[in-house]
Amino acid sequence: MLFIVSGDIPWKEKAHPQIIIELSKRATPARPDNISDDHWNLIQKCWSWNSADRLEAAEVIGCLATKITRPKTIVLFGDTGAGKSSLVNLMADKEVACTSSDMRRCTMQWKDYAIDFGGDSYTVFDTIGLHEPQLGIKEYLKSVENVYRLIKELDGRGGIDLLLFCVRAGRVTATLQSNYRLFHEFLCEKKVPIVLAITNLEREQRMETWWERNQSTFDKYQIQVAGHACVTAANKLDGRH
Ligand SMILES: Nc1nc2c(ncn2[C@@H]2O[C@H](COP(=O)(O)OP(=O)(O)OP(=O)(O)O)[C@@H](O)[C@H]2O)c(=O)[nH]1
Ligand SMILES: [Mg+2]
Repeated sequence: MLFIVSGDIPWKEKAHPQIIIELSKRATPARPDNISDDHWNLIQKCWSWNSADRLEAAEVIGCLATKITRPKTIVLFGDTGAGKSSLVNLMADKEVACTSSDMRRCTMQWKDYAIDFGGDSYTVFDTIGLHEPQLGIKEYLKSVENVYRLIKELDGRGGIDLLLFCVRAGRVTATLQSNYRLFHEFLCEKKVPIVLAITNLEREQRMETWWERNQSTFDKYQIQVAGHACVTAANKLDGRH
């Protein structure tokens, strides 16, 4: 398995007697640099000295099929008009998602996009913009239900790898906080890492400065994220970026 996944021969630096000594100490080969966490966890389970802990061949194949060969799943969410669909286009490097500057919502139900970058494949799910005061309670609940069904479906298909929270640069609002809690706490039960993409920063001299000025406000509202990106998501703007 180690050889197939990394192309590296296990213990290639050791002679046979040394390998026997290592095995007698229950040592295992070192982790190669070019191996993902998913691959490494799987390999380690196959090496377990307790045979009951080792995976069956069918489980290994299942694991390879879901965790390793499937594209990484990213779910994009945020307020209406935050720039979610523009962000999809930015990631895809072409116009695949429909965007609009109208007052009405543009993305009316979730839609998936296959996007490749950095040598990896991703499925990015663009979701309905959630803004309770603007939508009215009935429409809001219908939209939450649409998103809930998506999350449940993805759960059955191997889970979500990343939540991408799209925020338009501005003040921290109740909507921002409730969207964060809805996805992070209630829908994904705090199990999925979440990163922020802050849009509409074309007027900043240096976009990252916005984060430096506003990070403490996110902390204050207990919006905790694993990372952030300050971007200009729309194309053909007058700004500097
Ligand atoms: N100035 C500026 N405009 C942006 C930026 N990102 C998106 N927009 C514009 O904001 C408007 C809304 O963008 P969308 O990508 O449709 O937003 P959305 O979050 O998908 O909206 P809904 O699907 O309606 O929830 C469009 O006119 C975009 O061109 C940005 O970084 N800067
Ligand atoms: Mg949209």
